[in-house]
Amino acid sequence: MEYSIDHPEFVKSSAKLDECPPPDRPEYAFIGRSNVGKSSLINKLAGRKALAKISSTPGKTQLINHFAVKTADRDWYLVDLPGFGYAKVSKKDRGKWDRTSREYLTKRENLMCVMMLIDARIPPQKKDLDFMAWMAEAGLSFAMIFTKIDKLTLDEREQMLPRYTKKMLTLWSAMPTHFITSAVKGDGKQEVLSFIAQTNQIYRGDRLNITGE
Ligand SMILES: Nc1nc2c(ncn2[C@@H]2O[C@H](COP(=O)(O)OP(=O)(O)OP(=O)(O)O)[C@@H](O)[C@H]2O)c(=O)[nH]1
Ligand SMILES: [Mg+2]
Repeated sequence: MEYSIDHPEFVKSSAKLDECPPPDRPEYAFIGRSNVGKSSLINKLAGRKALAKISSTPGKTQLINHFAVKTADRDWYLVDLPGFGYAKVSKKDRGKWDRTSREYLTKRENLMCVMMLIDARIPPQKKDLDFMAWMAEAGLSFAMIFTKIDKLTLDEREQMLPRYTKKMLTLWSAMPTHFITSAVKGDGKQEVLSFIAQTNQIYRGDRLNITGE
């Protein structure tokens, strides 16, 4: 089965949790350092060139951006979130944004999984590792999404995952769910959309209909 996103539509930009649209469907938040390729991947998944704004200036995305989308006949929200603690803004603004995104991540009741984007070209970064540890402590589900794989040579490509896994296994008992993607070539698109379609099936709203759960 080929997955695709139907009718992607920008809903709104929210400065904080209580401005977000009603939590009436499963939601996936794309997060990661500035310039990692969040907006680009969202556009690739949605099959649109300019659904989410892309810029060569890091820190462009400053709000919680909701997109209403549909996959395999199920409506869900895709959220483009500014880099957690990564935005190139003043210390004061960064602290404010960190609190806002922390509140969104820990209290957004329909958030199914955080999509943690990581630049495949660079070695494991402390900020990313710390952030994944924080998500685990906060009880959040997340998946790692390696981006910009098209920028790696075949050799680098082969070494990337084993290297990152080796580092992760010094901190984790197992490698979390992960995907290898390119917003340019489309690598990983089917895998990510298939994962989301499957995860959508365990949305609480549906689970109410399953006995023994
Ligand atoms: N070659 C290549 N370039 C990419 C890929 N994804 C993103 N880029 C480029 O990387 C830059 C940043 O991409 P964005 O999608 O704006 O990154 P972002 O994570 O949304 O950045 P902020 O909104 O600033 O946090 C742009 O110049 C993109 O064209 C990819 O898969 N391959
Ligand atoms: Mg962006």
